[in-house]
Amino acid sequence: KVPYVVGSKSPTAVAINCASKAGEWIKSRLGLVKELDTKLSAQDLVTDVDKGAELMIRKLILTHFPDHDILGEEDVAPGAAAAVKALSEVRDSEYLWIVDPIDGTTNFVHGFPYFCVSIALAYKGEVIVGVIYDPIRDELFVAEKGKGAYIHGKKSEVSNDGSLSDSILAIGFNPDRDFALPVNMKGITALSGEVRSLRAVGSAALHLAYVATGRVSGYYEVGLNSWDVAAGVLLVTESGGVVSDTAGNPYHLGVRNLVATNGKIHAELLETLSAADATGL
Ligand code: 2AM
Ligand code: CA
Ligand code: CA
Ligand code: CA
Repeated sequence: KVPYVVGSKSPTAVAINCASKAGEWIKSRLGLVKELDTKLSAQDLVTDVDKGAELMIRKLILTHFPDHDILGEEDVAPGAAAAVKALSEVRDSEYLWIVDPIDGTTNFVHGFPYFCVSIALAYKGEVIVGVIYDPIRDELFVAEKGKGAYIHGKKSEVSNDGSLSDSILAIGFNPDRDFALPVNMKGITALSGEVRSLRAVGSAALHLAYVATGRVSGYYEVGLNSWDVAAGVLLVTESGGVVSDTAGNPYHLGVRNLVATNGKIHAELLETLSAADATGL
């Protein structure tokens, strides 16, 4: 049982406050970015808006919960190895906030209107709060462990599609050319022959929010980080869906190769990936 968190505000209220404040500011900077930095490659972008939004969120969290730990993307060196190491240093924390200030930075930079703020709170490694905010559509997705998931106060539920042939799936083009991109392309090729259609908007967190709300029936991508998915995973499970790694093992914060569905197509999706050798495992 999760103990009551001491503080003047509930963690969920703080997460919502952080996501909406940061989201509004990010939206106000759209089209105004002058300095563009790259991390590992020309595909791996970061801006001062990513860094500023993360700082804003970090300060607000620590105002309410000064002894909680925070893992934020822009505080970690680029690349998978650094991300794995950074998570390993905090994943046993009692309370750990996991923050992606902008999920979909490439979209933000190019003015393609799909990006969001993703904030999760984990208690001893288990996600108990997940908040995703899309400032362009003013869509707020909120999940609390055991209490369901909501989009602007309306209950969120996964779709009813019973097979891949009835389903739209979300997929991603993770820019890591060495590992993730070739694996994802194998999976995408295999799935394209089975599903009704595929969609990719370039934000892992929004894809998970869309699985949660039934807009797509599943999402598959390898090479993800904890901050891309932690909030979205709780949204999916609290909306009646299922999340696992690409071999079907239960989700935990270290899972980088992810399958999230409405539950009904989960086994068929896992089988398709396995047959195509596209699990990345
Ligand atoms: P970001 O915008 O926070 O970087 C799109 O497939 C997803 O991949 C987005 O969630 C995006 O998150 C993430 N992404 C972008 N560059 C990445 C990289 N170099 N390695 C892993 N994930 C990346
Ligand atoms: Ca990034
Ligand atoms: Ca991200
Ligand atoms: Ca990001």
